[in-house]
Amino acid sequence: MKKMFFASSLFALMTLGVSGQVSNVNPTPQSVSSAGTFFDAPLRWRVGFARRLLSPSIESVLAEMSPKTDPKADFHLTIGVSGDKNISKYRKLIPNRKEAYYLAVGPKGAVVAGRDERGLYYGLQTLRGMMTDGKLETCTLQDWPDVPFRGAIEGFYGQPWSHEHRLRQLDFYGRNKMNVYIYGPKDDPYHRDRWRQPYPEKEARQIQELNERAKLRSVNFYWAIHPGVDIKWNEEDRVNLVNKLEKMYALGIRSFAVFFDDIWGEGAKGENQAALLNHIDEVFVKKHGDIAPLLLCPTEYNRSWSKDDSPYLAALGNGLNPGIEVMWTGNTVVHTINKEGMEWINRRIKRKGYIWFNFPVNDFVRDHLLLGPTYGNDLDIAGDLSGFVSNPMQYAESSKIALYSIADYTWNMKRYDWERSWHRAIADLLPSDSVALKTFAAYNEDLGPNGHRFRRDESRHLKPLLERIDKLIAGQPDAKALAALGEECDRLEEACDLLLVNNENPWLINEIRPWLVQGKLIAQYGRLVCNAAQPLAVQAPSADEDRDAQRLRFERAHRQARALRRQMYENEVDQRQLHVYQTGTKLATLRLMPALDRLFAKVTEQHNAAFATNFEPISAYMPFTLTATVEQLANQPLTMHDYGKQIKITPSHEVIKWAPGTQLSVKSDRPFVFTGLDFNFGVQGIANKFKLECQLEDGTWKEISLLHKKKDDLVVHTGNELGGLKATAFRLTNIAGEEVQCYLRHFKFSKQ
Ligand code: LOG
Repeated sequence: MKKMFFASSLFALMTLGVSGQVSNVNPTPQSVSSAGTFFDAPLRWRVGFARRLLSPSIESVLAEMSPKTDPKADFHLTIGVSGDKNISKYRKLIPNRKEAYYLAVGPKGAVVAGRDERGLYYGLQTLRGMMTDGKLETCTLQDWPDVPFRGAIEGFYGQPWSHEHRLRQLDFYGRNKMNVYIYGPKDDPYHRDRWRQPYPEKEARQIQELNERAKLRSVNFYWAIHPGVDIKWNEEDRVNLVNKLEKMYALGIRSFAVFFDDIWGEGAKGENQAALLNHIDEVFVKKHGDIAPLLLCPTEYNRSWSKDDSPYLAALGNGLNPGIEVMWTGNTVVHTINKEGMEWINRRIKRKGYIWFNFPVNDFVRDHLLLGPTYGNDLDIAGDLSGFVSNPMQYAESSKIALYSIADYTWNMKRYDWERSWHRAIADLLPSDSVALKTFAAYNEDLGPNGHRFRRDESRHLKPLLERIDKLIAGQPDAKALAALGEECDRLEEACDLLLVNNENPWLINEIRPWLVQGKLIAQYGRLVCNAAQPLAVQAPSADEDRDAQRLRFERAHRQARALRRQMYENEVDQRQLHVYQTGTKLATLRLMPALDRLFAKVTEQHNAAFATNFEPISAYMPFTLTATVEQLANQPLTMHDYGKQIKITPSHEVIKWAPGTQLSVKSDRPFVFTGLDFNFGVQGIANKFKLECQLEDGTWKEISLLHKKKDDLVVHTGNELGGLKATAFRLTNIAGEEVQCYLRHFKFSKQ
C-alpha cells in the first residue's frame, strides 16, 4: 500500500477547502493515506467484534460516539485486537508497536484493529475525533505513540485539584491518548507530611473512584508517596512505607511512584533511596506480580544540581534494580528538554530518563496564568525517553491547553507543530468562543521574572506593531500604528467580555475570571492611552483644538488612567482572588503593558513640556505616598514586594542630612494593618534620635517605641505595640534637636 504522510493528506483537505477530518484528530497521527473524499458520518452502525466481551473502556468510547449501534445498519464498524479472527486480514497492517492501531474508513464501513487493547481504544478515539464535525474522510491510518508513557503529574505546590476536576482530566487524557496520570500533589497530607497514615475513608473512596475512571479511560493511575522529609532508614519505616502502599493496592492502585524531591539531610541519600526502592520492588511489586514498574523522583532531579560525577546519580544508576524508572526535569528545575541533556542523564542513571516537565505549572509565579503554546522541547528525543509527563497549574481546566499539546508532542514528535497544536488545543477547550480564547491566551504566556529564569514569548503577533509604536515614541508620527494598537486593545476587551459570560465551559471561566477582569481593565487602559497619544501620531499638532481643550483632554486622560491602574491594583489584592501563597493577577506583562506605559509616559512628557506642568508618568498603582521635609528623601520611590505585603523605600547611597524637626511621612489611601517596620540608617545607637508615630483611623497620632536589639546592631526595630495596629499613615521625625547625618540603607514596613 502506498503511504502518504499526514502533510499530504492535509494538502488534500486544503485543496478541497474542507475543514479536514483527520486534521481534527489529536494527537497528530503518524501515517495517513487519504483519498481526499468526504462523506457524512453515519448516524447508525453495526459493530462487529470477535470477542465475547468488550472491555469497559472500549464499551464506553463506543457509547460516547455519535452513531448508535444498530444490528441492521448499513455501515459496518469492525473492531478487534491482534489475534482476533474478525480482523485477521488486517493483521499485517497493524504497526508492530505497543498501543498501535490500524484504521481504515470508507463510506461503507470502518475497521479499527489494535495491536493491543489500548491500540484499539486509541483507534476508536481517532475515529471519534474525525467525526467531530459530522463528516468522515475516506482514509487509512497506521498510528502509534513515540513515547511509551505520556501524560500529567499532579505534582505542584498549592491547592490540589478537586475530585471533579481530576475526573474531567482523566476523560481528557483518554481522548488525547495519554496513558499516565501521576497523583502527587505536594499539599495532600497523605502523600507527603503524613505519608505513614492511611487515607480517611472519604479520600480513600475518591482515590478508588479516580483509579476506576483512569482504567475506563485507558490511563495508568500512579499514586505517589513522598516520604523523604522525615524518613528514617530503618526497618520500622520500611514497614510503614510498604504498609501504606499495601493500603493503596487494596484500593485498586497498580502503579506507584516514590518522590524525594525538594528535601535535604537524611532522606536525600542516594544509596538509601535506591535500597528502599529495590526493597519495595522485591517485597511489593514482584510479590503481587500485577504492579507497573516503580517510578522514582530523585533528589537531584535536574542537571544544575548535579556535578558531572555526581555520586548521588551514580548510586541510583548502579544501585536501582533494572526497570525502575527515574524522573528528571531537565537542565534546571524548569526547562525545556534537549537531546544533549537527555544523553547526559541517561548515561548516569543507566536507563532512559522519565521526564517531569515543569510546564505549565505556575506554583512559583502564581500571579500569571500560563495559557501559551508548548514549545522548545527537542523533536528528536523520542528514543531517549521512557516517559514524558507535564506538571500543570493548580488550574486544571486551563492547563488543558498545554496538556493537549504535550499529548501531541509525545505521540508524534517529528511532526509536532507547536503553533498549530496550540490553536487546536484552544478550539478543543472552548469551541464556542475559540477566537476570544485565543486572543486572551496570547496575553497569558510569559511567566514574568522568576527564580527559575524560565521565560516564554508572549503576544508574538504584536512584535512588528510595537516596533512601529516605539518609533512613534521616538518621534516618527504613525497614525496607522496607533490605530492598530487601539484595535488590539479593543479586541482584548471584546475577548474578555465574551469569555466572562461564556457558559460552555464554566470550569475554565471560573478559573480564569480574575484574569479576564484584569484583561478588560488593561484593554480599557490601552484604548485610553491610544486616544491620549493622538497628538504624537500626526505631523503637526492640531491647530483647531485650542490649548485649553488640549490641556483638559490630557488631564482627563491622566486622571482616568490613574483610576484604571488603581482598579487593576484593587483587582489584584481582592481577598477573594488571593492564591494560597501569592497574590496577584497579571497578564500582558511582556509586551503590551510595557508598551502602553512607554507610550503614555511619552504623552505625559510631551504635555509637561508644552504646558509647563508636572504630571507623573503613570505606572503600577501604589496605595502609599511618601512625603518628606528632608529634601533628599522627598522623591525617594516606594516599591512593593512580597505581593503587596512589604513596602520598601528605595535605598540611597549618599549621606542624608536630617535638619532638626524634619520628617519623613508615608500615607496610605486606605487603612492598613502593620505587621512590622524596621530601618537601617547605617549608624549605631541612632534609635533615640527619632520619633515614630502612626496615625490611627480617628486621625490621632500614636507614638511607637524605637530600639536597637543589640548595641552594635545598626537596625532600628519597633516595639511590640506596632504589630496589628491599624493605621492610615506614619511619620518619622528627627527629635535630636540637632542635624542628624546618616544613610538610608534600608527602610521597610510590612502589612497584612
Ligand atoms: C517540585 C514541584 C514543583 C516544581 C515547580 C519537581 C521535581 N519538584 O522546585 O513540585 O511544582 O518544582 O515549582 C519543584 O519539580 N521544585
